[in-house]
Amino acid sequence: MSAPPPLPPGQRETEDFPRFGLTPFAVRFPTTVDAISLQVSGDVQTPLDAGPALASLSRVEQQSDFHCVTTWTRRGLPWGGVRFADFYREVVVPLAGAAPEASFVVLRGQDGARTSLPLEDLLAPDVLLADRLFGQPLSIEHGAPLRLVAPAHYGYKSVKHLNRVEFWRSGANYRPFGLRFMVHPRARVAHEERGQWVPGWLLRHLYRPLIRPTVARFEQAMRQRLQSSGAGEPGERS
Ligand SMILES: Nc1nc2c(c(=O)[nH]1)N[C@H]1C(S)=C(S)[C@@H](COP(=O)(O)O)O[C@H]1N2
Ligand SMILES: [Mo]
Repeated sequence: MSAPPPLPPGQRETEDFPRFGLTPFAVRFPTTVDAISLQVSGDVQTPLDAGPALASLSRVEQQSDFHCVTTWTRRGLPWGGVRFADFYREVVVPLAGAAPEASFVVLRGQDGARTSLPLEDLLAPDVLLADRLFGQPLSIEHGAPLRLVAPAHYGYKSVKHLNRVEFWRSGANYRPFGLRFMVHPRARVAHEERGQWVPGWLLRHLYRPLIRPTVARFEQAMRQRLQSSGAGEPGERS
């Protein structure tokens, strides 16, 4: 076997795959996990729920590394789902009638998380709409029932609990969540595009101390949710 490729700049490997995100999202959970609904809207002729159509797309399995902007990397995660490119070419264009110039894409999750990416980045063959991980339906922790997986981009682009994708001609009306310096429009890992205005190598050092308390916060919120909901729901760890 050949040696694994080196990690991208500033990243460190972890054996864990923690539930993670900006702190406000620690206590937010999806409301619907037993059915997939994916609203397609924006500059399209016919807004629609693409949930049913996703089931007709060819399924793929893919191992990819996952890089959080705070510098942790989890290698070789085995995802299952459909390619975003197939979703775009077989559903968004023919059924929703997306304008060809609508290349500013906004992705939203059930917990209120949102991000944007250029359409071109989403059409890369390794970008998935994933509904499975480790051969199981996605857990609540990792994005049930559907999430984006964009391995070439920092984790904050891989929206969990994904339920809406908007295709816009312009990004002028879009406001990112949180502090602007923390959000890069592309966030490519290979270019260390962690944020804007502040160089990536500097953000590495600012973010690293936040990993441990963030993981603890997300774990605590998950435990509290399980306790208050009794036995828990399908897809949750008990
Ligand atoms: N809906 C939603 N998506 C999200 C987040 C979130 O809090 N909510 N956090 C993002 C961040 S910063 C990272 S690193 C990854 C973490 O994915 P994981 O919780 O499956 O490890 O999800 C991203 N997508
Ligand atoms: Mo992240």
